[in-house]
Amino acid sequence: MQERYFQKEIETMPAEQMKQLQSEKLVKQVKHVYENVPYYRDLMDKKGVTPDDIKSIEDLHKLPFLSKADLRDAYPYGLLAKPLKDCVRIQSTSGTTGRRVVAFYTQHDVDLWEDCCARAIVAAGGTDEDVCQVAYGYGLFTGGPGLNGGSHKVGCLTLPMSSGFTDRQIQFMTDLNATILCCTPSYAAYIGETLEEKGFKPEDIPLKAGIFGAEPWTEEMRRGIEKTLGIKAYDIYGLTETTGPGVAFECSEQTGMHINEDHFYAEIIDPDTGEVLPEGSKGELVFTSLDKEAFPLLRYRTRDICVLSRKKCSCGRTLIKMAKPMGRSDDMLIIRGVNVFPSQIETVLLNEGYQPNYQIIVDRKGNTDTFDVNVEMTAEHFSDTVSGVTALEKKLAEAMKVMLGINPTVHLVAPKSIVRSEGKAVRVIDKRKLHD
Ligand code: DLL
Repeated sequence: MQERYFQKEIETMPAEQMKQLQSEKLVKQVKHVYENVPYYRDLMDKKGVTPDDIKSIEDLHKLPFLSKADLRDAYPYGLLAKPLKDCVRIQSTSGTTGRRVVAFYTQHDVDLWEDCCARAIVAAGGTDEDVCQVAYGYGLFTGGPGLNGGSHKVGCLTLPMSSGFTDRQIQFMTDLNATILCCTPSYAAYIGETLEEKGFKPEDIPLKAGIFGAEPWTEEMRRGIEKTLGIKAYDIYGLTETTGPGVAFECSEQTGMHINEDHFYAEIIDPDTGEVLPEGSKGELVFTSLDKEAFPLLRYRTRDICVLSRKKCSCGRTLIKMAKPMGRSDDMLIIRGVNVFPSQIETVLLNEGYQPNYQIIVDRKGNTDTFDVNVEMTAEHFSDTVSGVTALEKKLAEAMKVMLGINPTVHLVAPKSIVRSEGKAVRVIDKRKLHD
C-alpha cells in the first residue's frame, strides 16, 4: 500500500530543515513565554538566561526545566500565556496531590492538537472513507476530545462513544461497520474478549485498525488484541500538559512512535542530574512546546523513561521516534487508564483523619486492573461491628474516588499490621507485568 500522510511536507521534512523550523519557532516561543508568564520569567531570571540567549534549538539546554510541582505551584492560571478571552478549552489530568493539572487551549492550540491526532489516524491507514469509533473517555480526559477532533480532520465518520457500555460499543461497531477503534489497550482487549464471548470471529468484526494508548502495554498484549479483533494495532502517546494524545504516534513499521517534533521538541535527560543525553540513551523524556499559545510549557519533565532514535523509517516519515515508554522516574501508576499518585491517596487519608499507613495493591484479572488499598484502622475510627467497618471503608473509597476519578476497594486493617520498612516505605505492590 502506498504510504499516506496527513501533512506530508512536515512528516517527511529533511532533518536539517526541521531543525531550522524548530529553531525559528523556539526563538519566538521563548519571547512569548518570557513576556507573558511571570512564573517562568522568574525561573529564567534565576538561571540568568534571557530570550536573547536563545538563538536556535541548540540553545534549548540553557532554559530551566518545568515539572509537575511547578504546575501545582502555579495552579490554576499561573502558567497561562494568553488572556482568558483567547482561550477556548481546558482539559485536565491528575496532579500529585489534591490539585489537578489544568491545561488551557486557544483555538490555534486545539487545531494543532487535532492535526497531530489526524496524522496518527492517517498513519494507521485512516481516510475519509473510514468509520472511526472513539471509545476513549470524553470530558476532562484528553483521549476522547483529541481523537474525536483528529477523526473529523481526516473526514472519517466519527462515533463519539466515550468509554464503557461495552454492549453498546459492540452494537454500534457492528451495525455501523466501524473500521478504526480508538481506546486504551486494556479496553480494546476487553472489547475483544466480549466479542469473542458473543461468538464473533476476527473476520466477522469490521475493524481494520486500532489506535491505542494512554497507558503502558506490551508487545504481547498487542499481538493478543490484533489476533482477537483481526486488526493492526497502533500505539499513540501523549500527555495533557503538552496537549493530549498525538504527541507521538506509530506508523506501519510499528517500531516506536514518531514524535510530532514540529510542535513538540523532545530531549532525553538523566533524571538525577538533568544532563541532556545523546540520541539512543535511555532517560527521562522532556518536551518543549514550540508553538502552543495558551499553555506553552518549555522543557517539561514528563517523568516517562524512554529512548529516542533517528533511524530511517520504512514509512518515509523523518520525524524522530520514541520507544514505548519503559517506566517512570516518579511513582505515578496508571490504573485502568487513570493516572494515580500515591501522594493523592495520602492526601485523602490525612483529610479523613487517618494516618498515612497504607499500601496500594494493583493486579490484573483478565484484561482489567484491580485496585485495592489497605489502610490501617485508627483508635478514633475503631468500630467493633462489621457493618461499622464496611461503612468506614465505603466512605474512604468514595473520598478516594473523588480525588482519583476511579474506584478503589478499601480494606481497613488492624493498626500496625502493614509491614514497616526499614528504608523507604513500600507503598505500592504492582503485580501486573506491563513492561517487556
Ligand atoms: O493519557 C493522553 C493520551 C490519551 C495518550 C489517549 C494516548 C491516548 P495523561 O492522562 O496526561 O494523558 O497521561 C499522560 O500517560 O506521561 C505516560 O506516562 C502515559 N502514557 C500516555 N500514552 C502512553 C503510551 C494521556 N502509549 C501519561 N504508552 C504519560 C505508555 C503512555 N504510556
